[in-house]
Amino acid sequence: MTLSNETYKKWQALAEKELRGREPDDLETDYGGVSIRPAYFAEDVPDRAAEAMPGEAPFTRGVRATMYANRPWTIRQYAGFSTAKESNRFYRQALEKGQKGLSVAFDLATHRGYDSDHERVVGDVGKAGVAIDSVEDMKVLFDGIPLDEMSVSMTMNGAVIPVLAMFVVAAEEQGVSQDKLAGTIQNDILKEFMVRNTFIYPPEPSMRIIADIIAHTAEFMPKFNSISISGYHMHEAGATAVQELAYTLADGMEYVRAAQARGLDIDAFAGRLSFFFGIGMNFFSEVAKLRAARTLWADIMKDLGAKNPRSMMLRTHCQTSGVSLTEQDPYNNIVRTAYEAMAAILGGTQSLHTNSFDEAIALPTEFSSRIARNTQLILDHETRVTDVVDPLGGSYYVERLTADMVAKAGEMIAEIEEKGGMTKAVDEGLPKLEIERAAAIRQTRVDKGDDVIVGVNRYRLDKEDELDILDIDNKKVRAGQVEALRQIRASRNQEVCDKALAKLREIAETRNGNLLAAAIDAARARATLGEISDAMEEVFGRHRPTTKVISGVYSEQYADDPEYRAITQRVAEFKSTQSRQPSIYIGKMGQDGHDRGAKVIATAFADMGFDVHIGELFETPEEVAEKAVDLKVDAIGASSLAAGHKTLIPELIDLLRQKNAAHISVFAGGVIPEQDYQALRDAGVSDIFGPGTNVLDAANAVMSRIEGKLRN
Ligand code: 2CP
Repeated sequence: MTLSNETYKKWQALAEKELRGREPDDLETDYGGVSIRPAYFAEDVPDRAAEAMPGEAPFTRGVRATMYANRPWTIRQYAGFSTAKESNRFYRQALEKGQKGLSVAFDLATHRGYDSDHERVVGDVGKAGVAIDSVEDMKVLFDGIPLDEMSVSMTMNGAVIPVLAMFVVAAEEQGVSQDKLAGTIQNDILKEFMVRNTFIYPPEPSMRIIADIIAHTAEFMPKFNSISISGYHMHEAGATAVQELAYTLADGMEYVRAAQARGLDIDAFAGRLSFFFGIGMNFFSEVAKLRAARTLWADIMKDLGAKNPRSMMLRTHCQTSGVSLTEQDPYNNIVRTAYEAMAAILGGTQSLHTNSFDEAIALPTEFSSRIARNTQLILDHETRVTDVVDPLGGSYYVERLTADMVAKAGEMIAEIEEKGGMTKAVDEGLPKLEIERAAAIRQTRVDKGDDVIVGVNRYRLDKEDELDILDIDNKKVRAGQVEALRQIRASRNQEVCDKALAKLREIAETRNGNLLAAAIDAARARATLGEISDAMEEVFGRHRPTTKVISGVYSEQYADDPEYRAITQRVAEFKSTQSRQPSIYIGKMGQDGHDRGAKVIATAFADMGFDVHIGELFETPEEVAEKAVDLKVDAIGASSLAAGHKTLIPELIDLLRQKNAAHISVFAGGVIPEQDYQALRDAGVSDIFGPGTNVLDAANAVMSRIEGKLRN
């Protein structure tokens, strides 16, 4: 039962007549802990909402008095692939066609601090982003793009020190000093440990890196946003809106405290903290989420000692939800993205990325990127939603929902604070497990058809259309990068480079100096990304996460489901005839840290009775093959979401053959274009489970294969 009032009771009486036997309560629903009634009235609007003024703390109605009536949000499409030269060409074209700011996607080798010639990144170079090994690559990336005019966002968290250093030096060599640089670096490590997984060092030195960057930018780069505190990846991992809000703001509090602990005055840096949220299909909930985020942050910052209203402003970038996109009937994704973009705009975002419709399948093509960009241009120029500030302000429903989210997320933040703050919570792994639980619940709702996804669990096409996709010749990109690395190492002054790296190492050890400042010197001396990263790793070490999996969600949600009972019985029968459980190894190879799907499969299969072994992140095919053989598993589930499947999975199958373990069936899951299915099957993959696969169907397919192999 939700909050009620006199008018609502009156409405309930009217509703009952229409409902013919059903209760008005039956129409109530729940958005991850926030109760939703089917109707709202003036009495539901909190007093605080009526007084709220855009451009004034707590900024519920927007951070600017004029919002888009004066200046539209920044159209900032996240992009990058292959080489710096290719990405530069793509950026220039996008800017010509209406994009307003840049947002660089780096490949996973770069994220994890490896040069392109490192053995662990063979499948990753140039795939899910652009490969950057040195200042020379960075210069090519921004060739012809004046860095004193263009604001550049860089999504980088692990190798944040070398990447930001190389950006500063590339600008310097363009004639632009660092004080003129406008942009944002993601630099949000806590959510990496929680969901995104592109960390390098353990939590403690990682937090120190963030404080060093905040300190450096506050002093030398006044126009640069030092961090993009991100809920997006939590959203993508399956977090509820309230979880996304609470964990993101709680992360923000930790960063503020880390900078304060360095002796910085809050008002000297807080105005350049920025945020990043994911925007999904629950339209009004997403609008309210952004309004609630601003309200909460203003209050939090006041409590932390901020005096300047600018420090209390939550300025945010938004991205439409990748996880809401479907592989099936993918043109529907254009519609989904447009609604999500509208929610971000009505929520008052400062900057926006709209996904391309083919992103659940492969890297965006020029065609799909154009539609994504035009979605924003149409919103900006044709819909007239920009004419009025916060047009949903005063809506009974949106105001109530905003207030309820403030209350719920506020409670969650208070709980985290009571237990010692987010760094501790992340260290203990609790938020991660809570998000995984929410993701598993969501997956069961989709699998059971309780949540309808058009074209997936309802209205499915008999035959899917073929799509043109962008494929990167990863071997070619890697060969080019390896050669460029050879040249840079041969042509630099080795002594100067070694000295700069030694200085960086010394600062890492003694804390006597700023890591970013030292890395800028190293980048000037043409130290590579891997070398700068290694210099710090020698002191800090590399973080090795332990993988935990939740249990019980599937058995709980499916308690009375006949299909679920059938598969658990099938597994139980196998166990009684074979005197062992069917076993599966869930592996993530390469530098791809997207593990939501792998975790959902692991928890679901374990609940069904499989013996599930989940591998560590970032394994090589050799490591997976070795473990699978040692553990004597029946099957391997290889999850790939970063386009490494064509290199890594065939290599795994080859290695199994070499180890006389061809009896182990290999299944592939994740973002794999249909065009690649045949090549994977030819390589020996038993079956492929793309996005939208029903988990029970996957389990049955795996069982059939295992039973079939035993019969032969
Ligand atoms: C804005 N301005 C205005 C108004 N609106 N001035 C007068 N009237 C107005 N109505 C001014 C601002 O004060 C600001 O100047 C300038 O115009 C630019 O506006 P902004 O609103 O700050 O926009 P922005 O420069 O685009 O910055 C937006 C953010 C920034 C959110 C603050 O951090 C950002 O761009 N973030 C992007 C992050 C991103 O791209 N992430 C990619 C994630 P002043 O600055 O002087 O005040 S990729 C994700 C993938 C999935 C991944 O992570 O894996």
